Amino acid sequence: MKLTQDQIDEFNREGFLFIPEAFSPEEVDALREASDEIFAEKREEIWYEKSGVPRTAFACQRYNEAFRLLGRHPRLIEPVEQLFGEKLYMHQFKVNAKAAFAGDVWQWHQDYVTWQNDDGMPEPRAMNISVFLDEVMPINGPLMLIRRSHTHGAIKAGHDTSTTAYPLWTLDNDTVAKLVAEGGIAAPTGKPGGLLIHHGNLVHGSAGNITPYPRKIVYLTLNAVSNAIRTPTRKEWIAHQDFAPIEPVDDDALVRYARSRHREAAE
Ligand SMILES: O=C(O)CCC(=O)C(=O)O
Repeated sequence: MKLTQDQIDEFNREGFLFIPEAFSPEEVDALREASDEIFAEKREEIWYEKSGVPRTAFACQRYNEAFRLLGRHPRLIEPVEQLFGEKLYMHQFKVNAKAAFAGDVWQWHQDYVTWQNDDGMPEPRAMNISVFLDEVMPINGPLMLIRRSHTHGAIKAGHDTSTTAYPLWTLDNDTVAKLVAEGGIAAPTGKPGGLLIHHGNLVHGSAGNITPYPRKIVYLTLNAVSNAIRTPTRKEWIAHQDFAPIEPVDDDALVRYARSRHREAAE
């Protein structure tokens, strides 16, 4: 899937681009079923909230077929290749659960600051591209993005190891207030299948989820091959060290996978 010039201009101006319903209900159902199976497992790559509910399933593209296909999907790989002008490898892959009633916050942060500080990533030539697996509503902890904050480069951050179960380089309230006064906050919402691309320096976060509606989103962090990380400190399943360029699968790969699963189940 190639972006139009208008979409590229919007991404460069705002720091993000949202494409509603980029994946069909059949494709998303297969991914949602896969995520239910994954979150039912006990594995070291699954991170839990302080309350005990699952927060994030890291690296599930390595052991689950539906997510393996998504990690190579042309609707995700091609737009980011287009923006960076080179081949990509997978720096990180995760499903964030934001569980009903108990999903915790993601404090205000820039992704690149963590990649730089913890992984030794040379430049902000990586970004998150994500797919909604559940409906994302204004009430169930949508991702909030500070428009145009990516134009400030990497901003000084503090290492927060206590607010949630997951350590993160986060911004202070004064900095966030100034950026919000300049750009305002966007919170893309919509049906499962929505696709969001955001710049590695775009400031973002999300509130906790106290509603009965789970809000699962799958994130691919795609890094330009020339920008491979130099000094990793995190587990390899959090910050991957396989720098081989991703070769996309066919556009209908997920649909074919979903249909073959249904045929097997009917037999
Ligand atoms: O899933 C969310 O709400 C936030 C995730 C996030 O900000 C991140 O992974 O950097």
